[in-house]
Amino acid sequence: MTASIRQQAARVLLGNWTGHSTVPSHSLYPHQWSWDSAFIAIGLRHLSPRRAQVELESLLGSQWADGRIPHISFSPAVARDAYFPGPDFWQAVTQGGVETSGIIQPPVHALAAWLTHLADSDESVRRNFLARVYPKLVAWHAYLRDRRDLGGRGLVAIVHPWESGMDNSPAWDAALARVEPAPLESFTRRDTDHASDSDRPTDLDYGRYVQLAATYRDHGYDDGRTPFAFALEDPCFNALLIASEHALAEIASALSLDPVPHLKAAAALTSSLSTLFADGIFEARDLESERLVAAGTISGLVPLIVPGLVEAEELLATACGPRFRFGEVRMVPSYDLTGPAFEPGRYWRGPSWFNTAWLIHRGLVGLGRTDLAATLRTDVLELAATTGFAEYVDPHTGEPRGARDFSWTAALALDLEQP
Ligand code: 2M8
Repeated sequence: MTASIRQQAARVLLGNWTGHSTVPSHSLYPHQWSWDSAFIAIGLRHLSPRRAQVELESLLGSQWADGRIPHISFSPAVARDAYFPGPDFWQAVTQGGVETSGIIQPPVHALAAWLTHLADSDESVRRNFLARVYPKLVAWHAYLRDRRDLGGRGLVAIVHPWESGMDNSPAWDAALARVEPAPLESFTRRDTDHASDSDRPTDLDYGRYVQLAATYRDHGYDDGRTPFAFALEDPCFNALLIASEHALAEIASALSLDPVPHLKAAAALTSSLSTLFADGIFEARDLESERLVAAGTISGLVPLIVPGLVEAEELLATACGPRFRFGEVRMVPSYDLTGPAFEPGRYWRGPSWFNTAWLIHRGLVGLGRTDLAATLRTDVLELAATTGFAEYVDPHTGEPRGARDFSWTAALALDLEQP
């Protein structure tokens, strides 16, 4: 008898569990990643609500004194050179002695904390989960609002492609082209030991990623002092902050605290987000040119999850139109199928990903589009099972790409599998 998707997903998540958190993939990403952990908790809560809480608590254990949640929390049990750039490159240690990176990832954590609480509110109350995580999540959002509004428009800016979570998206190409790459002989990539070169970013892109990270590091990760060569307002990042502010409002109410500051913050961000809307989709704003980047990416569709979004109908029309062909191709491609930079197998330049499919699914449910949501859910569950929980898939053929037994694929399939 074939194992059910629940059993298969559980096997992946148990295999990737390290005792207090979950690695995205033992081979390609052998440490704890920030937004991965949030997505993982959303699935893990169906297997063990307590373990999902611990996943988020351990991530928050690597939070910096300034409130930022670093994008990687390094495991001391893993060889120092197993992943590049590792702890020796970042040279960042928290007050609690955790080695981390110095950049961040999209803020989906408060949403994950709220959903984790809902999975078993008795256990959550018994462990005082919300009361313990709430101040940390508030400090995280305060860091973003106070230190990362680099454009002064009430939107958060990312300062490295890795901060978007969509590392080599075509939306970053023009801004990245301004960066002098670190010489190839100055570092050794580890990712291409575990995944095909053709599925991963190019060496030239890697050289630029390394250079940007080194400049931030060499300025003490100080947002006021670093001369950022790359600074953009990303729609997905800001949309997730809005969703997470709504979640913080729910958490505050559950703790008998005032939800209004969070609702006000969400409303202000939602109105600023509108300034990124053009040609039926949200686009990133490059703070060097102060212009929107005319590239249609999945990041520009993620605002579908923002409650009360006035652009929702236009956005849906774009998702269903020739650029993303919702329902005709597998899940939702990471980049415009008609765009000049489209590549069906390379990382964030075309393949469909499970975390963005989950976010779009949540948006569709929120909009009452249960027909479209059901189509996407079926696709996610089928692809997760048939690809061995691939990291991403070719949107035309559904062929697996990147890592297998990938944690957020298993976790989010598990979440969508719930009746
Ligand atoms: C990918 O990013 C890392 C760098 O953070 C890498 O390529 O080495 C992205 O897909 C990112 O969104 C994800 O969080 C990370 C771990 O799964 O891998």
